[in-house]
Formats: sequence, C-alpha cells, structure tokens
Amino acid sequence: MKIEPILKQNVKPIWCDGCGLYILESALAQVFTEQGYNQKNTVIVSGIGCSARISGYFGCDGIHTTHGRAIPVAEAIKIVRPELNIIVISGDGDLLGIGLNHLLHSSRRDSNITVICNRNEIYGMTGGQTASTTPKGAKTSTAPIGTYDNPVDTKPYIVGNEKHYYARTSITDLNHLKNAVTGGLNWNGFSYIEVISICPTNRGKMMGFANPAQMLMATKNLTQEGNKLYQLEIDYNDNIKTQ
Ligand SMILES: Cc1ncc(C[n+]2csc(CCOP(=O)(O)OP(=O)(O)O)c2C)c(N)n1
Ligand SMILES: [Mg+2]
Repeated sequence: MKIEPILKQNVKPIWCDGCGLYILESALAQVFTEQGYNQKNTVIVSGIGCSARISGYFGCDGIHTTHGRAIPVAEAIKIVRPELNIIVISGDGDLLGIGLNHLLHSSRRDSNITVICNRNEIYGMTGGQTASTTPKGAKTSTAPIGTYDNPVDTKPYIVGNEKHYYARTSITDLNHLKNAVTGGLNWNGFSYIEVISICPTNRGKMMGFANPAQMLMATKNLTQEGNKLYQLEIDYNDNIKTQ
C-alpha cells in the first residue's frame, strides 16, 4: 500500500483563523512522519471539542469518542491491538475537566498510550466557558467578573507515579514541542504531553487581544516568566525500584 501524507489533503479544518491548533497539527504531522507513524500503524483517538476535531484531519484510523472518554477508548484499542501506536489528542475541557478521572487511572495503570492535551484554558467550541484550566481571575463568557477557582495542575498527578513521562510544552516553542512529543511517542508506557495553546476567538477577545499574533506573543512571554503552569519542561522517570 502506498503511504499517503499523514494529513488528509482534501479536508479543511473548521478552526478559526489564528487558532493554535493549526500549529499543533502541523508540528504533530512533522513528528509523526519523522517517527514513522502512518496510516497503517497508528490510531488517533479524541473526545469532543475544537481540539478533538484533529483526529478527523489525520489520515490514520481514528475515533471521535463521546466527551471526555477518549482515554478509555484508546486503552481498549491498545489492549486488543497492542502492535498499533495509540495516541489521544484532545482539549483541556475534555481531558482535564469532564474526563480527568481517566487521566489519573490510565497514568497509574501505565497504559501504553500517548496523551496530548491542547490547553487553551477554556471550553472553546461551545463559546469560551470557564474550564478547569482557566486561570483564577480570568474573565470568560461564564465568569464575566473573573473565574473564582484555581486552575488544575496536571504535573503532580502524572509525576506522582514513580514511572512517568510528563511534558509541558507550548505552540510558541516548536523545537520544545516537537522534542516533547517525540519523547512521548518513544516512551514505553503512559506518556502525557500538555501543550499550552491559544484560542484567539473565545479567550483572546475576552483578554483584550486585538489579533491572534498579540495573543501568541503574550503566551510566549508567559512561558518565560516562571509561573509553574507555563513552565516548559520534560520530566520522566523509569527507574522502578523492586520490592
Ligand atoms: C456530554 C457532553 N457535555 C457537553 C458537551 C458540549 N461540548 C461540546 S465541545 C465542548 C467543549 C470542549 O472543550 P475542550 O475540550 O477544551 O476543547 P476546545 O473546544 O477548547 O478545543 C463542550 C462542553 C458535549 N458535547 N457532550
Ligand atoms: Mg479547551
């Protein structure tokens, strides 16, 4: 069988102009191609949302599951077809809100899948509602005077497992993003890659950005300012002590 380009050539994404997902999609397409991931050996599973649409734009087999349920579906595929590469790509509302419990259990079980989360800090597709990742104080369509709660920090959940692969990366640093994903794909066991991203339409406008470029630059600055939720890092450990 002739291997086609990993991205479908005849399908146009539904994403808004300036959406961070265009950068993520193209970086992932490059890494998948470099790593020999193709339509024959890879399945991409996603939940629901703008980020989750990505599974439909790759030429691989894929499943667009119900909201929050991508991880258990991915695990099930891995169990019956262990020879395939199983990758979850979805949004933060999907993976870290409605489906967060699955992330905890899949990582503690060390399921041999890779999970990539597009962290745009809101429920983008449905109009920019506060999500579990929205920073405290941030104005959103459902919190016009500011979000009350603290945002979720996934790092302790993942690195709390003795064997772990955790990366926090950003669409504003392509080299770091590609390294983080490459490491996760080659990890034997559960790997999690969180990608700091932007939604200019439903979050950027609430933040007062005039255009996507302004939001991208501000996000790049955030990754350089020392706030732990925006720190780019790759943290892994496979030294398993015997009992
Ligand atoms: C069970 C269920 N609840 C709510 C919805 C409505 N819904 C569709 S997309 C979405 C937001 C997804 O947000 P996120 O995962 O962050 O993706 P984004 O659009 O931000 O990329 C919601 C709440 C749904 N489809 N199913
Ligand atoms: Mg989101």
